[in-house]
Amino acid sequence: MQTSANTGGDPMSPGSFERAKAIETPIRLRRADLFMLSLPMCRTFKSAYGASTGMKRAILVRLEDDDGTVGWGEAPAPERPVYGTDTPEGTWSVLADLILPGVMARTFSGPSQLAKTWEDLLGQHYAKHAAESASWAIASEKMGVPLALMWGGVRARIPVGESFSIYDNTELLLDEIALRLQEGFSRIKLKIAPGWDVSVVSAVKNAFPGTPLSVDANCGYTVESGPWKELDDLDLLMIEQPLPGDALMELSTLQSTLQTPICLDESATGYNTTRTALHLGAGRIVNIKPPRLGGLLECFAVHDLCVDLEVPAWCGGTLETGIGRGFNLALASLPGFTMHADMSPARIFYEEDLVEPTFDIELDGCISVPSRPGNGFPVVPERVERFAIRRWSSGSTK
Ligand code: OSB
Ligand code: MG
Repeated sequence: MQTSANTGGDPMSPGSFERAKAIETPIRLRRADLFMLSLPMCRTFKSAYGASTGMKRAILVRLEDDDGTVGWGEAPAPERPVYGTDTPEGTWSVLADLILPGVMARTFSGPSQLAKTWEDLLGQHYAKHAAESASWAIASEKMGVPLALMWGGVRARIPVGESFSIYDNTELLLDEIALRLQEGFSRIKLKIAPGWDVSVVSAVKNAFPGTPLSVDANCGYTVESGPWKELDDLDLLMIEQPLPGDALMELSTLQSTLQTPICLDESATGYNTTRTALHLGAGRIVNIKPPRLGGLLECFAVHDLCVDLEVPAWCGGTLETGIGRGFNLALASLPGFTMHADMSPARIFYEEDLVEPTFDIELDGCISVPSRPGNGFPVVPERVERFAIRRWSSGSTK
């Protein structure tokens, strides 16, 4: 794990948000396409919210510039609105009816000006993220500069951990962890829920002593119901989102009784909410997750806030394919991302990724930040077509 102090707080250099806002390259879109995919999962992923299993939908946005440059973005909206309020159906209609029609055949000075067109919409974070990220891919491609470099990234390799599902029994979990540690994952994050917590976490800690260990409760407890004292005694890196996202006062009360830092995930829905939560003492670490925050610009703002407040941050995941993960990896290269990312390769969840070549973990526990301009990993259109169950197109405006 990187524990070095943040280097992004230099008052002489602008934060990543100001830097990104100032990036200019003309964008004029002649075509936009949406694909609703149904992706076969190769494992069940279970958290306090229940299980994702079988087929999982994901929405892809494909934007095409007047000069032929193409950028892809991904909205990994969960099947059920349990993690946030976004759904695949809602995300689709917001993109098709509101966001994409507003950006066609107009000249924008860059991604941040384009994103201003949907600024007035409340929520709809997955839709906004998908459209904004596709426009970043276009800007990066046109400028011939990889996203990480364009955004001010400072590291080429991201230390990654695996987020372990809730299993039917502890043995199965221990076997899975052993396999992933062999592959190189260097931080263990366990999903916990009432009935699957202290004894499982203790078993993992005993079986893999010395490996950084954290837990993610996905809002599954109350201040009264959680085994806080027992968890606090386990010397965890963090307890991610122990209480509901909007329970900021309760989170603050809980944090004041714990040595272990609370990490904000579901509570950190934007710059303002994250700032409020941190000022209330509701947590001491932030999981920065692009779809949850509604785009990269919001991520940059939260990143800069964390750097200013000296709050450690890390890049979370939302079961993205290699398309979404390409943006996450570039984001995680920024200076404030001082802790392991949740960035398991798509092969862990899906039978097939949508990009080729895709990425994987290397034996030192890191994943390389893509060095290609545009979508960090090249999208395979044939696979997109094969998994597509619905399509929408703005049509050519040429
Ligand atoms: O809480 O971090 C979470 C996946 C979907 C929604 C919420 C979460 C997660 C994960 C998986 O933990 C992380 C990943 O994508 O690798
Ligand atoms: Mg989480």
